[in-house]
Amino acid sequence: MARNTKYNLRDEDIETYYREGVVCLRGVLNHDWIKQLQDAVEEVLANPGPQARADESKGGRNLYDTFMWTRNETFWQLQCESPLPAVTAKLMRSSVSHLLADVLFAKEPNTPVPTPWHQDQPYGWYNGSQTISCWLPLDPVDLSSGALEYVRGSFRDNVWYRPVGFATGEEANAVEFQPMPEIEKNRDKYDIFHFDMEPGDLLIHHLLILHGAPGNDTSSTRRRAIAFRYSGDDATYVERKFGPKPIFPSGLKDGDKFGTDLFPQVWPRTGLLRRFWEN
Ligand SMILES: O=C(O)CCC(=O)C(=O)O
Repeated sequence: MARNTKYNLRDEDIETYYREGVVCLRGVLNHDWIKQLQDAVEEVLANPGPQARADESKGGRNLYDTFMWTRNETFWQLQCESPLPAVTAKLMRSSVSHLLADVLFAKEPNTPVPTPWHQDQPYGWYNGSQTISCWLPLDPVDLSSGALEYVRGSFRDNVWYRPVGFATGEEANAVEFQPMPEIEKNRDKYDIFHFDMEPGDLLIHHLLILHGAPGNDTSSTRRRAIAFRYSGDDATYVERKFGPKPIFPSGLKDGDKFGTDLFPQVWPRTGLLRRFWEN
């Protein structure tokens, strides 16, 4: 079976996303994509990029890498040939979809480190409401191995909370944002939910929804997941004090539109993305 290029996003999926702040789409990528992405992740883990991090301090291995598409052919092909770009544009109700980053979050077995509760946008170099994240597990995942958890509808308040260090759990001194609420200690006060997922399923969430994940407490199930950030018509570049930075100088200033080599238009397809590793 060849890799699939299309996925039928239904109107009710879009309605779910705008109501809950997240939608789980089943079987977006077929087995051939998943096999190839699993192999690509092993290549990335063996040859980490300049912004990669590996933490073994609390047991197991917690791994992070980013901008894989700028150096790995499979990640590049995913943006050029898979259903993801079309799905993201339709879900954002946007005429265009720009890729802002891809990110690897891998928790090997016996890695108890949780992903702290956070929102994505206060860490990111993007303003605008048409901004989303896709999260794609490459292993079966449930709460015991680190499924993502969400506070239902929490993006709707439009409150921006301070970034929290993933390794330290400490809140950044970002006075322009609100203190992060203590969700973990007060779980019963929040409407928290999650999805058990299989490889090929895709979670799409709003970048202001509150979310986090437990550690991987299993002894033999890996939890390799890739996230992709995309933006639509109303998004613009912004430089923030906290959080990750683009892998290369972006050449953009605050308020600029995306659509450059590093933040390419992936939908509608107008040509091939730059193959950074060739020049
Ligand atoms: O996979 C994880 O543990 C974290 C993912 C996440 O928080 C995100 O993609 O925004």
